[in-house]
Amino acid sequence: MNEITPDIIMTADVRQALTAHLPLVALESTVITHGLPYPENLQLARDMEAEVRSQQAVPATVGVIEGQIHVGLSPAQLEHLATGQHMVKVSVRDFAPALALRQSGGTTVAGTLVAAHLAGLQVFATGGIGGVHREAPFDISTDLTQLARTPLVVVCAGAKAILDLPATLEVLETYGVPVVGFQTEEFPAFYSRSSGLPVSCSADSPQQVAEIARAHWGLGLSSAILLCVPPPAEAALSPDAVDGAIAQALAEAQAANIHGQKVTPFMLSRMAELTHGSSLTTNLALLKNNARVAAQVSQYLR
Ligand code: PSU
Ligand code: MN
Repeated sequence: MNEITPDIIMTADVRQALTAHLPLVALESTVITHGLPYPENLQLARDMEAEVRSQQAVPATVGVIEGQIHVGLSPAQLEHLATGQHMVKVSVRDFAPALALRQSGGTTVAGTLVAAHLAGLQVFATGGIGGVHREAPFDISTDLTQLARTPLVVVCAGAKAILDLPATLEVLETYGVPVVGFQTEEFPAFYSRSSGLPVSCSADSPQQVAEIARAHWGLGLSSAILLCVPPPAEAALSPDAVDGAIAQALAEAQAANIHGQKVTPFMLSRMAELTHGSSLTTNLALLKNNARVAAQVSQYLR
């Protein structure tokens, strides 16, 4: 382990990969601490790292441990995040308190963007980004704001279908974030391959994704490129299969007066229960798939 700033620690693997310009992929950890149940969360964290390695790239799972930001985690640290109690969900506003108060937690898409960019990474894989919530009078994920400001390729399966997808795409457009379909013209809906909504452009290959990113950043633009990969066909659910569960989970969240950063974890776990585990199967499959595609893109962006 080596410190580059007082608050960021990288594993030797990650540091060497940065120095040697090897392909590197950042991975988020709110999915571990808040998005998935144990033990699926720990298995998934290991599987995502293995997917990245299978493509000859180096994984860098990002997290906060006892007040320090880690880019790249040891197996023991990964297990700590997956099993520990009192884990903070670390988005942008939560970093400084987590550091000052020596807390531990999983970084969201927004939080991971901050840390991965500080460390110098260019590619990041997640499941689904946060976005504009339905129903609530005002709940827009910080993920969108941070995507607007941070130049990484973020590989996702779109935004979770529990969100207002048209409004989420409108905000991304307002912020000037290219929404690139990977071998598709349609914005995926996380559990489902289609949403009926268009992406802003599409790319046929990992190399083309890298060319789009370089062209964007070459203009001095500093937003993310959102690369949207449909969930694997064999694990995807039909929109009809998830719509009922989403409506019920949303109604329950409102009835139980759940707000703020608790909404997404509540919705994800209720979705898994209401679909008898099939949404969880889809979630795990798309996370691994996204890690693999991100690793392929990272070959061209180092
Ligand atoms: N997608 C998943 N599981 C998750 C999340 C997304 O499949 O756990 C997490 C991500 O870390 C994302 C966060 O950044 O939910 C968004 O939370 P919020 O809506 O509170 O910003
Ligand atoms: Mn929110």
